[in-house]
Amino acid sequence: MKTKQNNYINIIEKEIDTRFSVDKNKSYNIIQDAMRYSMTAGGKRIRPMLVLEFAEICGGNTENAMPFAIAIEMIHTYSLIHDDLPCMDNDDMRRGKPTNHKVYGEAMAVLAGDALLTEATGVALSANLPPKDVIMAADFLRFYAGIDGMIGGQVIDLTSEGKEISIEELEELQTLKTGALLELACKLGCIAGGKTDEATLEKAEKYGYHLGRAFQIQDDILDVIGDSTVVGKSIGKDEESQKATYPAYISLEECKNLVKNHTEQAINAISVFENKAFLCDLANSLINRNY
Ligand code: GRG
Repeated sequence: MKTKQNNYINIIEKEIDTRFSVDKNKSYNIIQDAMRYSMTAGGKRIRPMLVLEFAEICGGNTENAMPFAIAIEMIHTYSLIHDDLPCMDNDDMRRGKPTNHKVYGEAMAVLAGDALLTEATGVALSANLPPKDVIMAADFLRFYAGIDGMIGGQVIDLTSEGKEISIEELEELQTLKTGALLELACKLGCIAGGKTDEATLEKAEKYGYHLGRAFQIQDDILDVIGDSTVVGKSIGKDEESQKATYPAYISLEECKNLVKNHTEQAINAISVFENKAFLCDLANSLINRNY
């Protein structure tokens, strides 16, 4: 699994390196610099990897799926840049490097996020696939990144800071904020692989949902017991800013059991897919994730 994962990371990073160049002749190329800074800063590349793997097991190829993979990583990166701003989470470190606004200033960081979101549409629309499938993908991108998806989750997060919310509300927050883009990644992969039927998309979405639950609860655990040099961002921020996270509701042991349980459900969701080994290994690897 590690070899395939590293191969994916290599091809994704190569593609990002090529696409995010800085045009020395543009008077406003500082924005390209700021976009490139965050896009090339590393990260686990889970979302583009899910796009490429679902595309492969659905019978597609990497080349055709790549625009969707890059588009979702652009949207994810924009959300991180904006989330790190002083008006949101106010973080100095991301992916082991100073956050975008620490390097380029707040105004440019806002614009870099805006630009990544805006340009992601163009990248997705450039996919060499049947037009109706590209439109379906673009609409999914809008939906899962939008107010009933990631933005909705971020709104609940911001408005619930310092307040007591129920564990059900916390689940909704995390499902939207973290889960939405993971569900999206799996569905985009199916579309790129030519499988756009309801049943396939539903299974992929379910895998993404449970993966997202496991992923975020593990993230909450890492914010308590993680090592900031390994995680690549500050530790203990959730408690400091009175953010609702799972360890505030249930014991760490129960949190770990939940991660395990969601991982199993993610794996069950894709039981009918052939060649699902990589996706099963990826889900399992999250249980022991320390970064
Ligand atoms: C600003 C609209 C807007 C949304 C922000 C993504 C997000 C919503 C906030 C970031 C903070 C956070 C803890 C989000 C939960 C999702 C999550 C765990 C993001 C980090 O994803 P990774 O671990 O990051 O895949 P890398 O750096 O590896 O790509």
